[in-house]
Amino acid sequence: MSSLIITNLFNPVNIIGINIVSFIELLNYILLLIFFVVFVNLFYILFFINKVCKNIKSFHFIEMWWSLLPVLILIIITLPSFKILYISELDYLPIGTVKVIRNQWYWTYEYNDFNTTQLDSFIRTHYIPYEFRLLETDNYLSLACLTSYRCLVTSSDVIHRFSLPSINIKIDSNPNLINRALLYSLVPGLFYGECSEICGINHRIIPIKIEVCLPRIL
Ligand SMILES: [Cu+2]
Repeated sequence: MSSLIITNLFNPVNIIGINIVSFIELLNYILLLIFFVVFVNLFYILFFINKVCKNIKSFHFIEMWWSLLPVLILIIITLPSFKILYISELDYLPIGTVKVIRNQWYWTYEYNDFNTTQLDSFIRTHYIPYEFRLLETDNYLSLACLTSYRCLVTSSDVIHRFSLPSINIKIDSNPNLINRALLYSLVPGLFYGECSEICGINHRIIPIKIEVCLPRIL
């Protein structure tokens, strides 16, 4: 996605991500516009106010617009953010269900659709060159791209958070409660995340790794 403003975000891999990145770019443009207007006004007031507005006691036109413009800007911001909230709650007809259970200190992934497959995902501590240090795990979730999965997240002990920024998922895993998120990617690849809730002493050693591959390879 080409942009004039560097947002330092992940490349979006699904529709929600594309919408979020476009929304942040829109916000950046609005910020630039506000900065420019304020800056120009500031200089105008500093250097010309005495000459132009010496005898003006009130100016209804400008008073109306400095009330209306912020409202208009808020409406422009609100509409796409409502759209993102709406599409992030849609189901997109998931073809499978993945259950994610958080333990101290590893993740358990369960596929229950055909027969129950369960795998535990621990951090891999030995470093292999060209891999991400402290983000690699011994087992990882393997999914197909262009396919949506219902992701059920829960925890066996305390509150954690299943956080995968590049797939736009950040969802709490609470004990005795199942939260739902949609897991899908339009492109194949390896995606990394970490628990983003301060959950305890070994919070840092439980990375999340997901492989998204082409459906025929899976
Ligand atoms: Cu944590």
